[in-house]
Amino acid sequence: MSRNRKTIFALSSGQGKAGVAVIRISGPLARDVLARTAGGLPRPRTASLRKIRHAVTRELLDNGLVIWFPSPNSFTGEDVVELHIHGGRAVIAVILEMLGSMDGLQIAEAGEFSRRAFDNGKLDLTEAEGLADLINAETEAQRRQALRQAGGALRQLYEDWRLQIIRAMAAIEAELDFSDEEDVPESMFAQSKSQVLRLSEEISAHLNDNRRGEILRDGFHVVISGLPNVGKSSLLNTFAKRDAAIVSDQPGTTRDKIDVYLDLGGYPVIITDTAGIREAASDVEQEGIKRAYREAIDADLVIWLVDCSNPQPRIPEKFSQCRVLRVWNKLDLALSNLADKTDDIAISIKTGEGISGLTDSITGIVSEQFPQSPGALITRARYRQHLQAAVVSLGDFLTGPSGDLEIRAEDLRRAAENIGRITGHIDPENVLDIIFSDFCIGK
Ligand SMILES: Nc1nc2c(ncn2[C@@H]2O[C@H](COP(=O)(O)OP(=O)(O)O)[C@@H](O)[C@H]2O)c(=O)[nH]1
Ligand SMILES: [Mg+2]
Repeated sequence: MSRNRKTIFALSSGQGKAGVAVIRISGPLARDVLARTAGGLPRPRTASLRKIRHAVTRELLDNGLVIWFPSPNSFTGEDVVELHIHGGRAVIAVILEMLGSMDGLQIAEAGEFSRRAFDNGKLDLTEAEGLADLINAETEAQRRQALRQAGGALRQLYEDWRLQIIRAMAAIEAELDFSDEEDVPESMFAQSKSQVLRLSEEISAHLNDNRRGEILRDGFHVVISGLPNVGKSSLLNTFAKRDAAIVSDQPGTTRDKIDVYLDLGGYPVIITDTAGIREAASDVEQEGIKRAYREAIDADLVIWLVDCSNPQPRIPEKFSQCRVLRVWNKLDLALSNLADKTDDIAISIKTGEGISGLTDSITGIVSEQFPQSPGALITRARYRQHLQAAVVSLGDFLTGPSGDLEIRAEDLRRAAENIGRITGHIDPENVLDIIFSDFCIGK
């Protein structure tokens, strides 16, 4: 652990008025700060009620709980102090100001506590990112996934793969060293090959996940599409329980997309209203329609909304590759009993009929995507790219001529390196800087 590091501090709880606020201090001076402001060091890792005084003027600033985490048993691995103070703006401000005025202390940058934890081997990159996801989790399923990742589920999986590759590489390199001798066991290479093949299949199966982990992290995208005036914006507002989009009997009113975030059965769902699809009058509307198509094609589910009183139910050719749910609206205006004629869902946004059934159907489609007790899933495009690159290198190893053992060992080294990039074993500083700067202050 480096001794010359600055001591950092930050408000680790949320901004604004609250019952309690937590200020975290990490680094070589944390112990000194605690001794000077809270009248001595309490027992490690035990909450103690203390008077918190100004380090210089000795003025009483607040009464609060202080916790002392001596290195290495702390979040960052350094000496850490937590001050649990009253969460009023003036209380927080005066304590932060005092800390800022002390020599050798500086306010933490975004993600700096996590970065130190990573540098000290407390977390790997997937665990740090899992922690960031846990803080951002909005729904139950997101919370579960983030907690699993923060707890090391991906770290274990990827570390295990990396070690298996390194072991196979060591076997090949050992074979290289003996290659001058008579009875080189050709079987060593064959043995490594069957191990690598199994591993490559395992990584490929992990990759073949329909992006479930990423969808869960980012949200399941549902796009409402249909001809103008069928009630797309009204449907969005019904889901949002507010007027998020402008509803009008004037066709072509919606030109830009509008997103609404929902929690359906614990899954994050983003519903998007788009411009009605028709031969457009103006250039602006044409552009809106082009975007509407693009949105729908990229979506995880398209709701194709149809007006019962003016039925043109044909689903556009462009959606042939999409998952489409056809929904009939304006059931209140239907001349005959539509429900008898179609297996599709029929609703009336005006009367509210069928809306809860539609919500249930969407929830069913979303939850179908996610197994009940999944293993660790890929949650970021970054992981996917490195895993794909690793599979390519393993493929090179498996198909390359066995005569070039040096090159085969190099294939394995590249594969191990790619997996090491996911966990942060191998990465230039600037990549880490970018990743951690996405975290929030005080984390
Ligand atoms: N009668 C009836 N009118 C509806 C229903 N849903 C929407 N509308 C009306 O249809 C018109 C067009 O709605 P809007 O949501 O703007 O459609 P969009 O162009 O597809 O976004 C508005 O006048 C709505 O009030 C419904 O279930 N029944
Ligand atoms: Mg609209």
